[in-house]
Amino acid sequence: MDNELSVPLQGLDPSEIQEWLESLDSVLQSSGPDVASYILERLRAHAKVVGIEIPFTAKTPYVNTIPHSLQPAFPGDQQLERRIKSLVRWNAIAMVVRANREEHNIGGHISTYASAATLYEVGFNHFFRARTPAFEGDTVYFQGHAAPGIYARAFLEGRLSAAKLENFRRELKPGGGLSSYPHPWLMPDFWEFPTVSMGLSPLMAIYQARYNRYLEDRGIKPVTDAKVWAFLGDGETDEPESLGAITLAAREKLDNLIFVINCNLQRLDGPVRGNGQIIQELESAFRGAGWNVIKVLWGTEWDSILDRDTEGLLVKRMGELVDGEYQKLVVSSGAYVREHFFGSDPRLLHLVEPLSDEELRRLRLGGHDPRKVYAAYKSAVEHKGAPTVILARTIKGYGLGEAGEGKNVTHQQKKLNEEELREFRSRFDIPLTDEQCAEVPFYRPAENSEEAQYLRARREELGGYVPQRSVRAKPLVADYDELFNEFLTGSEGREVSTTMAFVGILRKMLRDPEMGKLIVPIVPDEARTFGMESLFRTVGIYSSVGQRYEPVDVNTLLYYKEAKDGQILEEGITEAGSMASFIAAGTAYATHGINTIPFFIYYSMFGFQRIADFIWAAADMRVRGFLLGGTSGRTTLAGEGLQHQDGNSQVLALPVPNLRAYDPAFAYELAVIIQDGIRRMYKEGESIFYYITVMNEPYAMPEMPGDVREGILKGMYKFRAATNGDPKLRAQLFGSGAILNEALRAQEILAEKYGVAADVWSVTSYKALYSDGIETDRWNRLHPGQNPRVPYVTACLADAPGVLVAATDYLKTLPSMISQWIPRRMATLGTDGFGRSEGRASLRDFFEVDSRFITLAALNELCLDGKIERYVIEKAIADLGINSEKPNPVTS
Ligand SMILES: Cc1ncc(C[n+]2csc(CCOP(=O)(O)OP(=O)(O)O)c2C)c(N)n1
Ligand SMILES: [Mg+2]
Repeated sequence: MDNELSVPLQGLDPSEIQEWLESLDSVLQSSGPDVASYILERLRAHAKVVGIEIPFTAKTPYVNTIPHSLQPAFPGDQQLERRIKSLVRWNAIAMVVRANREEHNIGGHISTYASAATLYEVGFNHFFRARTPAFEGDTVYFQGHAAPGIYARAFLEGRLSAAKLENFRRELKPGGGLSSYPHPWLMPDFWEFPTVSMGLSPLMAIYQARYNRYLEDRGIKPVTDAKVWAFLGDGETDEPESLGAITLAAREKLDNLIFVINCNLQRLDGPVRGNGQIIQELESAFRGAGWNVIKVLWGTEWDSILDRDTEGLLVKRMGELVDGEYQKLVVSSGAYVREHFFGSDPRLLHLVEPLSDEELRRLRLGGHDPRKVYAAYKSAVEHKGAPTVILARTIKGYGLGEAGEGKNVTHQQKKLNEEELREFRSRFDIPLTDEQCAEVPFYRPAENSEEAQYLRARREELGGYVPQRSVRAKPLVADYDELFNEFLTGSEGREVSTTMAFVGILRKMLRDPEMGKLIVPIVPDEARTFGMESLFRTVGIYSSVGQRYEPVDVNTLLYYKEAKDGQILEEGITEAGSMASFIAAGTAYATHGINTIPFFIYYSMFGFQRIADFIWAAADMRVRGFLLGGTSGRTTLAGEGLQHQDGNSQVLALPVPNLRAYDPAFAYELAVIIQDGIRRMYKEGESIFYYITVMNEPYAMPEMPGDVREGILKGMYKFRAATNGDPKLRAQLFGSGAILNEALRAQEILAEKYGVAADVWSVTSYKALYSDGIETDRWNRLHPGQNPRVPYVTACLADAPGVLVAATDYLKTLPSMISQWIPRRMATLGTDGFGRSEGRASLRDFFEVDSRFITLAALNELCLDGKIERYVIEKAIADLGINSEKPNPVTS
């Protein structure tokens, strides 16, 4: 099907073709590939001029990109490397099989690593350079489901004990175990990158490679030739994130980036493209995007057959089969291969006449041939000016034979019977007897064995072991009181938004002598929305090529300044890409030993809602930094309507355990939170990160009312106590973000019109209150004999009289989360429902969160408590102009 070579034209004289081919060969020999290529280019251009249509294609024939004539010699000891690889294979299988013998259904994967073993082993023996004091090391994103193979190798290297392997997928066993997949949270000394949610790692790897360049261009780390390797599944490329940023990698000329796509043509359920060719499809996509593509399809055994194929028949045949047919060939006998592959043309059959059926069956694929893989990797690391993708053809479940090789069920295969184990043992020459085999023991050759020595020597040569994660960043030393104190004094009546306050804080941090250069502002084409354009000029927008044009606004103060050492990562409209930059910057303390401090500010609705899985991966990676949800609040962002107005993100932030979420109302709250975050993450080295919502509603920022820092950080503090009203009619009003102002207005209405004395609290973080509540409950449950601890929110409200009303610009469930720790029933007002294109006042009326509705809720609670008569509420509804028959915002 997808074949470069068209069907030969009727009546064409074959010798004419031959002449053309020979003359090209002679140019190649006499003048080299560059000249040959130039001539072909000229021919193509000339053809166009004289009106010849050449169909566009980004595909090349279905053969290895590197012909064996240009293949470098393999520098390793192939026999020994095969033995080592076989032992890794065995131990990887043993881990999964033993785990499932012990506990049915514990899971694990055999077939992914079985297909990728050669791809990894060539990397481990010859390419992956470890981090050393002198060299930053390569970074490798391992395919998540190949984890057993990576553990098995670390076991052979002596880095993991048999006991650890025994507890694969049983991390809670005494002494610990091994996590199912790469999880830095669970194995912080080993794994660096969580990769198992498919599609995340390709995108993260691209931005990692780009971030490495950013650090170099800004002079923050030395320029090196360190590589970023990302190993992916071919099925994984169906995730839109996988290919979503490949044009960026080419545009940025990231020749420090290498993708290795394990093209076993299968995913979980069956073939990736049964009716097509995934390799050809990927080749077009990557070549079209500007990548260097290296196909590794056929093993050494095919070289001589291809050499004999002077008519190009075999190449043509190779390109004809769809992947479903190729998969069938893999599980078939040599006789079947002869009949169904070569049998399509007697001349092809003639080509393979000298080969027995057994030899035909054993014709290896490129991805299982270390010589071919080595050639591809060498070419990739030497390639300049573009990222490289290696498309390596393999067999899923390679070596499993009847137990699953190439079968559709192989992904889920976790058990091998005794006979299957013996077959595997024999095929890979594992030195175990039949009886031993049945026990599936882990096998590590003696310390002084050739294998152990070779393996160690190779890794020593490459600087040490991979993967390995270590935290080496120097902690910040200053306390920054001076920097942040400026923001505690209020705006003296000037109306500013918390976003403007944030930009003020950021601007000041950027000027700090210690911290300034470490700050990484990240925006997805939204800087103007947040009033950050002044930073364009002051710190510049990062561009790897500087600025090749005079910007249209060069004559203005805040012109669009791109610079090679620009500090802002202006990512364009990609929250996923910006998040990947945030991850690279927020983990640089481990990856590079540099404490970069990312501030990623974005339209809050397009954060958690859109890229929550990246945020979850960031949490797993122990990321540090600040996520800022701008234009947040369902009724605070006016005009934008349903798809923009965010009343969700503070709720969506709840599940991420190491994320601290804040909804500050005032500039001083923001300053206190950021200062504390800097201290905790970059001085104390805590693996936490922050989500802070900032709004665009301007209002006067008050001065900090006394030292309420602790309350701000713990989640709530009393902002303004009641000053008048009837001491018998009491209320406690909780507000957050811009809605705090509504609570303050309600406080006045309640006092003036209804004689109710209400205190107003700023609740900066329901998540913090909730986390403290569940933690306190847990401790008390587990320590019955000791003095019970009191949750922070309970302590705050212990002596707070009257009814309780909470109003938020997020879902009502947010305040409701703390109900179990407060002394009485609480009325909650929130913004459940779809947003509307409207102004703030109308929105707050529609969602019933404005000062009138807060007043009404307080009166209603007082009535329920028997403190006021029902008619007071009825009158209040009329007085406040509330329409009782208005549509329900939740369902309309
Ligand atoms: C986002 C996501 N969706 C689904 C899965 C479940 N899953 C795990 S492996 C797999 C198939 C992988 O196929 P492929 O990428 O071709 O890798 P192979 O094992 O064949 O090398 C699937 C669907 C996942 N891990 N992540
Ligand atoms: Mg696959």
